[in-house]
Amino acid sequence: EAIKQQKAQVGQEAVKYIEDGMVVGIGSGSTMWYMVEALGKRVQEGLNIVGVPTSRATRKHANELGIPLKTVDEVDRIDLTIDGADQIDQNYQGIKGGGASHLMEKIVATNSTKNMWIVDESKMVTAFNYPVPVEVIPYGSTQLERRLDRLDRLDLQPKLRKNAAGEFVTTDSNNYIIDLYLDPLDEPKELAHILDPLVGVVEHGLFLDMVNTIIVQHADGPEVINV
Ligand code: DER
Repeated sequence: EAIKQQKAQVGQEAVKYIEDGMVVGIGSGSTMWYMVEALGKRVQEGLNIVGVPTSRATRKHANELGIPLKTVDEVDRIDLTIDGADQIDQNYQGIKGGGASHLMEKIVATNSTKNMWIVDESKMVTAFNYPVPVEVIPYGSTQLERRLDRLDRLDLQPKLRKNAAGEFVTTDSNNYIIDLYLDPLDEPKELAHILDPLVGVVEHGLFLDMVNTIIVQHADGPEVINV
């Protein structure tokens, strides 16, 4: 309940950084849900922005609130992208994709002048201990899962993500997710270098050297970290 309140507070706080005329990347997830609600209110009050959503769910939510939207390929720039994160470590690197949206989130983030992450304080960690999501092409994904398991340099503990009904989770781009349950994850850059060239891997959820501003919501107020 306290965490839910922090998500709501940081979502509302983030909207203060959005200025008239901006093109804004709109992230995904439960924290961003509150941000989209607050942004919708400001748009209804007359704020003039264009949003670039990072998932089907965010597009639907923003659309319902009357936020003008374009796709990443329809804009000439994105001034600021605001998104949640699953965990942020001491070096301000992030893991995203718990909600299976990290592929589009990373594409939008890469095309943004500035990136901001908004999190409750439980997301800030000294070392990662959250599974790293890897979006993969369905064709050959079970073989890829085995291949990752055999990479014994790191104990990756790969697992194709399934839903409650036991079916493979499908992303907005119709791919699957393999979660890597390595614990601890000390060398995110090394892991990224291992994953990047693998055939069948579309994109992993390690967001390295990507963020400019982090807002961490504590019980007594927001903390702004400029990276
Ligand atoms: O899945 C994602 O990439 C989301 O952005 C995630 O990182 C944050 O989701 P949450 O606000 O629901 O924790």
